[in-house]
Amino acid sequence: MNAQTQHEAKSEHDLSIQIQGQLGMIALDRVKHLNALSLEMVQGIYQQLETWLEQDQVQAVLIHSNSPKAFCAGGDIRYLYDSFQTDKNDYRDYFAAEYALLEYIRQYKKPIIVMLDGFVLGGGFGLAQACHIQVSSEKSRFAMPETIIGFFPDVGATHFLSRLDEVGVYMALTGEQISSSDALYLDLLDYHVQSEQFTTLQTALSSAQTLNERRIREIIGGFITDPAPSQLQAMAERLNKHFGFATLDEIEKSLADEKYPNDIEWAQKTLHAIQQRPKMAMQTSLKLQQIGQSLSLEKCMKLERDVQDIWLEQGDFIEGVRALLIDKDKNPQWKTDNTAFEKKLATVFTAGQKQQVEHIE
Ligand code: QUE
Repeated sequence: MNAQTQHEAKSEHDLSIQIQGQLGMIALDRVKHLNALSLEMVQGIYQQLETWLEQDQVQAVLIHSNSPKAFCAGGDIRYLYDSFQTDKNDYRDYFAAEYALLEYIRQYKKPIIVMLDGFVLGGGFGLAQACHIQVSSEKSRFAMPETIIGFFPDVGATHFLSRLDEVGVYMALTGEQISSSDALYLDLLDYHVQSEQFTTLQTALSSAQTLNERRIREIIGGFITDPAPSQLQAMAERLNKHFGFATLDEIEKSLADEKYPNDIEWAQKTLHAIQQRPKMAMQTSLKLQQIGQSLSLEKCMKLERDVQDIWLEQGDFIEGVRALLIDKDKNPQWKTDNTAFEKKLATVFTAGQKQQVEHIE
């Protein structure tokens, strides 16, 4: 490796940053938290990308992880919980920074590659989707599990899941994990590379003289392997049968009424999981998938931001994080009366639906 272009890795903001050859590398390095994205990490990535945009030596960027288990487990929900306890308004700054980063990555002028190996959940899934070239291994597991904590799939899921029709609704409501094989089948990924090849691939990328998009794809092409068959593909018929309904009640009824012997156990298990989740989060997640389907990415992101802005006051998110992460009693007490909040939310959705009409016209 060329000594002049090999920079010391520096570690701050829970990121490890280095330049090798023409490749700027950002490793998520908050290993104890499965790389849950702290505000400092979000801002650190943004600032590093800004710096590299002006630096001619850096021709492409790689975002990866220093954790053997996870690319990224999601947003920093503990921070959101704490900041809401201190100041009821502060939490919005976190979402603003996260969305600014996603937008910045999407429009970035140099190619941004992401290498996924392990859990790719929630905010991690959104970050991966925003990157330009996605590589993933047989070890990756993808999910949008937000309804479990009384939240809704955000970070662009209103766009990237809603394009998957019933499968997207299934993923948004149940938070079930899918494999790289499934993600490739759904067109959510570009390349499948064996986990054990990741280091060699990184070396190949950082040894290249030029790193434009064509050259990067050529290099990665030398490492791709066929993934195992997609299990989700095999489930497509089940999912289409149960997750295409307009309301949550109809989806639940359909699962409850499943009569086909091979599917009864799965339908009952799925129904049970759905019924554990707070109604408000489930109904909102379903509605976002339905409205998002005919909205542009920008409008989907705006709609998610508008819902986020009022969400924590509703209470189920705070209760969900309390039960899962803070007290760890795994016994959340969800809100049963959401009348006042539903009115507020309806205003946001009406605005979103109006955009939908304008979009179709
Ligand atoms: C749903 C989620 C998240 C989750 C669990 C869910 C999420 C998230 C984390 C998480 C995991 C490990 C950590 C951490 C956070 O868990 O978004 O700080 O150490 O970030 O059921 O959406």
